[in-house]
Amino acid sequence: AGATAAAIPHNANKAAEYGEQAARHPYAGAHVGAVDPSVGASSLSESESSDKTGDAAAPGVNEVDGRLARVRADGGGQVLTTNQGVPVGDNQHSLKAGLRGPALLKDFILREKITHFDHERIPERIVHARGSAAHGYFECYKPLTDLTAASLFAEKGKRTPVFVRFSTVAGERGSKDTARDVRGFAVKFYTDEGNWDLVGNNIPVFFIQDAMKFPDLVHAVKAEPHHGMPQAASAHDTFWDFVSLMPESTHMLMWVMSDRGIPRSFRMMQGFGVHTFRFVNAKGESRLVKFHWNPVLGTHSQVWDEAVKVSGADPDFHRRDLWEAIDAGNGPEWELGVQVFTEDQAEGFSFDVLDATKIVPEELVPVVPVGRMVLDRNPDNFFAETEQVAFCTAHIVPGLDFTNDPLLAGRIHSYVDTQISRLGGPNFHEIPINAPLAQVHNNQRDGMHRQAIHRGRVAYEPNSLAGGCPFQAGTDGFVSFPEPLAGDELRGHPEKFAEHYNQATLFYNSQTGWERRHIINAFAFELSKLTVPPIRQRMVASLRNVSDELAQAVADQLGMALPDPLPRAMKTPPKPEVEVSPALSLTARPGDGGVATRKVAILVAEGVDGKAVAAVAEALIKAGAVVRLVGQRIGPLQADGGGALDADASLDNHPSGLFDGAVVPGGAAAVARLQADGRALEFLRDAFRHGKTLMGMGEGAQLFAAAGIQPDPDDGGLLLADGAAGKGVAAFIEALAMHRHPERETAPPKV
Ligand code: HDD
Repeated sequence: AGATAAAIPHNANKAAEYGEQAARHPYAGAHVGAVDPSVGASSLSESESSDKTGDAAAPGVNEVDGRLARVRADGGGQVLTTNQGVPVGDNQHSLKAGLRGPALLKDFILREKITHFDHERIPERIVHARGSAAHGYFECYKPLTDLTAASLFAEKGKRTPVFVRFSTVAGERGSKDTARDVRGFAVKFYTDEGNWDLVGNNIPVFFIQDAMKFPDLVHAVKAEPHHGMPQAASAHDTFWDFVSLMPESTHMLMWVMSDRGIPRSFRMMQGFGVHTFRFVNAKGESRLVKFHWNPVLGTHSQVWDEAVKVSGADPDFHRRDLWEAIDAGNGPEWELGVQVFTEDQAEGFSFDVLDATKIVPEELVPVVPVGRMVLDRNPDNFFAETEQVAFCTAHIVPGLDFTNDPLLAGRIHSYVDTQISRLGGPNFHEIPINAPLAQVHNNQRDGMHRQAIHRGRVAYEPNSLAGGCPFQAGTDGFVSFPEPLAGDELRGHPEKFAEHYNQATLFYNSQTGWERRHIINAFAFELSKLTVPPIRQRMVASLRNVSDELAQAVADQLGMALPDPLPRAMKTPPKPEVEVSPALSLTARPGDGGVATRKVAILVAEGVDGKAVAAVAEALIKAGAVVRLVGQRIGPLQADGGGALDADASLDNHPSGLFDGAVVPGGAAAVARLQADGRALEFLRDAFRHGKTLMGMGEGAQLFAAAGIQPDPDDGGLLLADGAAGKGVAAFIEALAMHRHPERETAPPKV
């Protein structure tokens, strides 16, 4: 029998944290009435007084804004100088008193160089420290003027420049790319009415409902403070201790433990704005909106064993993938979709749209495509752009507004605040990558690293000495949506926030069989790493509220009895509107059916069938795939039938995790060599276990047998028949386009 719920320590106060009754009023007392709105109406507004008392503003130009070209530096053909532009005669030796004598303090060249070097690093981001970014544009499909006044949605075909940074959350700046983690998906739109930052993730929900808990969450998931371990991993006591005491995190846990937590590529994941935002049109009418980015390449992931191995083979796997795709002219593309709904609709939902742990199922409100985003240019400089870019949820533009999501409220403060220490002062908006394309004119002045040279003696408003400029835009500028508010000042959560499990169940029930298996395995793996059994116990008890199938399977893998369910904060949860949502499965977005940018290894050795190699490579390259000839070593080798091939990768420097598929061509001598090479057998076993598309041509099929991989007519990704180029390659390409073949998985793995 399982332990009783009482025996599992849980947060017994949890239920009491929700609802009006539970909210802690600091004091009882009535509010005084509203201030008489007519008071002050007779005095001029600031803009009116400016208009009336000052001269018209001269057209202003702010050279600091948005001019990346202005600051690009290229030393080609130039003499080496100091930072003062003084040509340097000798960059090899410090100034000394005699060749074997002491270095001299007056060596300003040495001192400048070393001093600058000593200060080359800035603090890394407290979360999302590791990231990769690219430039591109957003293109609007059709005017959305009935919904929003935001200028980027004003016209069909209108293009707005963007800079996008993808990231992991928990790991440090130098950590691996393929950790199990949430991925940041932050988009800076340089609109012509200022910058809009949509700072989202690849998962549409969040761990917590209130920003008050964010420092706790981050302290729990980051490396434990006493010994600084583990790096870029959630599989440790403090994370699971916290989340198991915070049942509101359960829905997000389902996503992170699913294959969404280990994407194949930044290019193959969705992005979400997470919070409910507002669209506001020119008439001041507002509707609620959720933002979705859907990748044209589809949503694809790794499997855990693969992610672990790739983190060793190439810790920069995602960064390299993004860079190489853009470099090769295959920049990724996403479609922006919006779910638009009214406050009345939201009122009727069984969940609260201000609760960031909930999605709005697509069955309730469809996702309507409104534009596309293409990333087509790599940064010139990692530090200047990717590291110094400052995304802030506070950066919104006319036509958009916030809602009262309490998580968003804290974010509106946090991002601007963090940049001040990270980037060294309040002028981070002047760093070229952050500067808007729109003109910036205000009376903020001075501070560390000020770039703009403000002219004139006026730095206040209203003024008459500068003709009232810069002047207020009035209703042409940003106007906060006048949301009517009611309620006492208090600390608490709305009632519906207390329901924590319905959507976790919805997510689990919407997955295919293999996706569920991966979720079970991920929970079991992470919980197996804990050193404090009661935490494991409490988490499995919580999973019972999601699905007994899930909880039982995890408990089985952990060799523990099924505990009683964790007591729920909400005793009688509302019936959800949607019980299965196919859009929540990775399989809902298979992609465009092509194999462009997919990586294929052709295993080669002395005596390989040269004609087959050429034919397969040609067909794959024609289809857009990236082909590498993987040898026992790099360099030239003789093919069967004469002719030389050049292996451009080796079994050591390119293990199978780095590829989406592999081909073993014929050639008896080559196959015999590979068969005697444990690395080649391991390559195939890993590729097979990770669900990759595999083809053996002629004698090449024997290598599979040697690796213990038997032909299976039900396995669409295993082509071991007579693979004469032509039909064989066509079948391979078709199977490769399916990304993976998880149906071949067995527990435990056969191979
Ligand atoms: Fe955050 C960075 C996404 C909640 C505080 N966050 C950061 C980045 C992304 C997100 C993508 C990296 C941006 C970049 O590439 O530079 N964060 C989210 C999402 C959240 C979320 C989708 C929930 C819906 N974050 C959240 C909360 C707080 C923060 C509740 C604090 C109250 N986040 C930060 C931060 C960071 C940050 C400390 C670290 C570095 C930075 O901002 O620029 O301010």
